[in-house]
This record gives sequence, structure tokens and C-alpha cells, in this order.
Amino acid sequence: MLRFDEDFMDFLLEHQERHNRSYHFLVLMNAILNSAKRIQHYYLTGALRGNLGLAGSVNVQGEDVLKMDEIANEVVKYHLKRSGRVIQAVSEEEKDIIPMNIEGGRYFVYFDPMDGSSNVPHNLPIGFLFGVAKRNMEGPEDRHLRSGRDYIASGMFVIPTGTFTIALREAGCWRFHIDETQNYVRPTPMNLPQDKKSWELSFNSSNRETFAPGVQKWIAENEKKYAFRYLGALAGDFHRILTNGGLFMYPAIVNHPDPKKNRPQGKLRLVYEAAVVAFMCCEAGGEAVDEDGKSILDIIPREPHQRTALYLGSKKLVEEISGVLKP
Ligand code: FDP
Repeated sequence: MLRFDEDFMDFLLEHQERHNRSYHFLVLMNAILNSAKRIQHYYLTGALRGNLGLAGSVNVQGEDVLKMDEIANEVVKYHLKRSGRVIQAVSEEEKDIIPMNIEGGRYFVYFDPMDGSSNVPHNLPIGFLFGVAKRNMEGPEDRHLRSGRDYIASGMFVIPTGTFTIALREAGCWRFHIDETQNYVRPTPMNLPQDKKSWELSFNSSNRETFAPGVQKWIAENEKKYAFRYLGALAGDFHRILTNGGLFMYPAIVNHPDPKKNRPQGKLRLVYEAAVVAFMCCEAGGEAVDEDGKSILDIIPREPHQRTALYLGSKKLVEEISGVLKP
């Protein structure tokens, strides 16, 4: 018996028609999907081709091979540019904002083409994360960096697992799985579960003594209530939280024995990591805050690679931990 599943493009086409929206976002999403499929392909075959390294690392054979993060970045830039819909982009891989179709474009795209770099040499899951904001349609466009509150969509591919999750503004959060024709199919609405039994805690436990005293105390009092899981790639760790509920955190590092290693501003990047997952989490009924307990979506970025601390997941747990955060 043949089985036909609704694929992402059918899903999005219906969504755009239902809301009387233009086709431009479809063109953009087509570019993002094409990028993800290509990254997935290169990542799956990367070990055999010897390019499972990161730019700046040395290949054991001394061969001149392309590094995974560079490949992924080139792939995404090519497809975004080709779509003609992007005004400018921010990539984790590039210091400067990348101009694209400045006059004719419609969207700003913030992306991390290969997030979770410690997993790359092992061929283990990494993320391709993206956030999308729209140009000012009412007046002149000044091209300022948008906060998560201004995103119209954000999403993540967990590569090479074949899962794709996307949130559309005020329309929810959905998960898709790749099928044998390389299409992402079977939209499944994602809502953080209310039942605490499945909730998980996810953070780099080896950093715990470097966290603020209130956070350390909260961990000590609560960690035994939940299963602990940590993959070390934000997309994969958040993927689990979205399914099972709980709390992912990357707190500020403020008590490091070597003060030079403190990161009071947090580690994760705001526009293409924290705001991307926060937008998805909020559309799925959750919450996300920074070290001051302020909503991640309300942080207005001052520069493209700004960092933030992140507490993300089930509302109740994020509210609970917000209570021990400053101010
Ligand atoms: P990575 O530095 O390995 O690229 O954004 C960076 C990120 O990975 C996230 O994907 C991940 O959640 C976190 O940092 C892992 O950091 P630690 O290695 O410090 O745990």
C-alpha cells in the first residue's frame, strides 16, 4: 500500500493561502530547505571524504580539503542569495553582515549553518539554525538588527537525523521528518508537554560551579527531579526539550577559578541561536529568558554576534529559575 504524506511545501503553501500571504516566503523557505538537504548530504559523506574538520583545524593527511563549517556556510549563502528575497544575512561564520539584495529583498536571515562544533569530528548531530524577520513594509528600511519579537519564523534542522522543526509567528511550532524522496513530511504540532514525568534538564554540568549562586542552589535543589541529558549541540538538546519538556540552560559563567574565563554575557549567540530557539519555544507554549530573567525575544541586538545567557523550556521551570536570577 502506498502512503502519501503532506510535505513541508504543501503545508506552507496552504498556510500562506489561508492567511492571504505572498509567495515570497515560499521562495525563501525553498532556499533554506535546499541548503539543509545539501548540508545533510555533505555531512553524511563527510567522514569518507575527510572533511569532518572545522576551518582552522589540521587534516591528518595534510590534504587540502574543505572544512564542514565552511562548506555549510557557502551552501546557505549561495541559496539565500539566489532566492533574491534576502536583504542581508548574518552568519555565525562571518564577522560582517552579508549584503544580498539590498533594494529588492524582503527578509533578514540570521543563521548558524553548523552549530555544535564539538560534534563535527564525530559525525554526531549538529544544527542548522535560522531566524527570519521581514523588512519594514510601511516606511523606509534602515536595516537594523531585529529582536526575536520581530521574527516571522525560525527553525532548525538537526543534521544528519533528518528532522526539521519550524515555528511561524502566531501559528505554532511544527516538526517534520525527511522521507525517502528527501522531502520533509508529516507536519506534527509541537506543544511542550504539561506532564512533568517526561521533563528533562539539559546543561553543561561541568560548568556548574561557575554559575551564579542562585542558579547553583536551584540546580542542587531540583536536579534529582528530572532526567539529565546533554548532547552539546543546542539544536539537538532543544529538540529533546521541545518533545519531552523541561529546561535547557546555558547560564552566565561568573565564578570561574580563572577570572579571565568568566563569561558574564553568556556563551550562546543571540540572533542566530538563542532567539531562534526562544521563538520556537514560545510558539510551542514555553518561555525563554536571559541572566536577568528578561525575555530573550525582547533583547534588541546591538551587534550581529552578541552573546546571551539562556534559560529555555517549559514555562513553569523557566519562571521558577527566573525567580533566582537577578535583578
Ligand atoms: P559549540 O560551541 O560546540 O559550537 O553555540 C555553540 C554551542 O556549541 C551550542 O550548540 C551548544 O549548546 C553549546 O555551544 C555547547 O557548549 P559547551 O561545549 O560549553 O557545553
